Amino acid sequence: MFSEDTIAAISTPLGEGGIGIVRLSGDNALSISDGIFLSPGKKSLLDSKNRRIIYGHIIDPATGAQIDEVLVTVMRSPNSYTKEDIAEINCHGGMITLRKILELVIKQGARLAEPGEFTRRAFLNGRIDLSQAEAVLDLIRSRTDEGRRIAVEQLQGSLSEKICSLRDGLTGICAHVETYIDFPEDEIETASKKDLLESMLGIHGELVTLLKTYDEARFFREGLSTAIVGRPNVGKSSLLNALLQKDRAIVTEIPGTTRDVIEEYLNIRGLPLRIMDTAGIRDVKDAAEKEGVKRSLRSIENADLVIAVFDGSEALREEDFQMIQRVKSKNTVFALNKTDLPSVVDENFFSSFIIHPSSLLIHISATRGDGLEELKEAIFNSCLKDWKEGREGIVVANLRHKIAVEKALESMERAINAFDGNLPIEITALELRDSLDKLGGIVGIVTTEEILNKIFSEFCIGK
Ligand SMILES: Nc1nc2c(ncn2[C@@H]2O[C@H](COP(=O)(O)OP(=O)(O)OP(=O)(O)O)[C@@H](O)[C@H]2O)c(=O)[nH]1
Ligand SMILES: [Mg+2]
Repeated sequence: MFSEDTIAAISTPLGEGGIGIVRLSGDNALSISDGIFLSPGKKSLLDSKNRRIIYGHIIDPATGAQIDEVLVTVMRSPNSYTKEDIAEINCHGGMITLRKILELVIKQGARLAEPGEFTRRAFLNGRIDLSQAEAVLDLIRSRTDEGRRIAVEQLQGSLSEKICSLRDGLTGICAHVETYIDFPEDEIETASKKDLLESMLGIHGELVTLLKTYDEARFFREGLSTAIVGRPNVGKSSLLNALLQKDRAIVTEIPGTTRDVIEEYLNIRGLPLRIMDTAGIRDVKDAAEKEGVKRSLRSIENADLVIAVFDGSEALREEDFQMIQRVKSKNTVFALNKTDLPSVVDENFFSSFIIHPSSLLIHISATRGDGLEELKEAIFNSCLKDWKEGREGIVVANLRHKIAVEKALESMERAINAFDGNLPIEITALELRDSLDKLGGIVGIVTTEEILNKIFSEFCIGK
């Protein structure tokens, strides 16, 4: 195994709980735990069978004082999370007890674990690959059921399998191309060249598909950033309140009520939304409102999705036309509000302006709650048109993986261009190797200490 020292940490969250766990991993995990443990029959943990839970007490060896009544789980190498010997001391979940036990195991020779060090050892000892280690973090952090599902699949190795099969294909192509290096150019058969090119294009296509899954998965993981925008008084804050079903933002009949961006969370069919109510956009002198307008404009720029609200009971104004222009290139859902009042707006006007392929016009009444389900449906579909609930298939959910796939794709493109353009065959070979390395980085075949430090430092201590 990779490490010599034994690490220890509190693996359960800080605070009060029914149970708390101090976890040890390494060659001395069992002997260190045994040094502070006393079972009624004076049985040693070292003699325990694998994967057993032993009842007893934690005793401070310096004073003989009893610290807590515990259960110790014994997992021997290699059948454990880290593939090393692991002892998990299950005690009562109070911080004083947990800290005291941690202190005792450190005194007995364990070292305090770094963030993510248990999982890092699982990776270094070959139990999981790097993408699976990262999935552990995603799983812990997932905020929706869909996010959890993606993480579990990745943890089970679905992404790893896909990457490995792509790498296998690429390795084959690479080997084939490299045999040509010593050949004179004109001796390469045209038919074999065509086959090779087709194989390269095949892998290129798979990389493109893989890359596309990232944005959708990102929405599920991080939330879809959604800005409610429009000129003053069209009912943006009323819409936020209606969607949240609570009186979150101040609503008045006076234009310019909202000044700051108000951010809230909303869950639509498992899709988490970071939804922002913004100040109505208009030309103003008032310094506070002016700053509000600036922030609204920034929200439009940064949002994944914009809900542009218009007041259907009034004729459209210059500010509305400007708004349509502003959101033209964004993924936008248009909400025509106040449909409980007589309609004045000419709807045909919108259809000629809605040019983004996913954009839609939805009729709503924020005060009456009409059209909200249709609006939610439109929000979901606008970003996740092709997303099938409970879908199968590999998803790239992690930014580091996405960048690696992008780089692999770029190299692949250069390889194809070089090969197709009859450039020296070495160039194709080099680019293919590069693509292979970039994919290898996802599962950790090709990695550096620096990358590992960055990945595992994001974990909590004890995982
Ligand atoms: N009849 C009717 N009135 C509405 C509806 N939605 C909002 N209003 C009214 O329109 C006025 C403005 O609503 P707000 O929600 O404050 O509008 P806003 O767009 O947030 O305005 P600013 O914050 O000033 O930009 C209030 O008097 C609301 O009661 C609706 O669906 N029907
Ligand atoms: Mg408002």
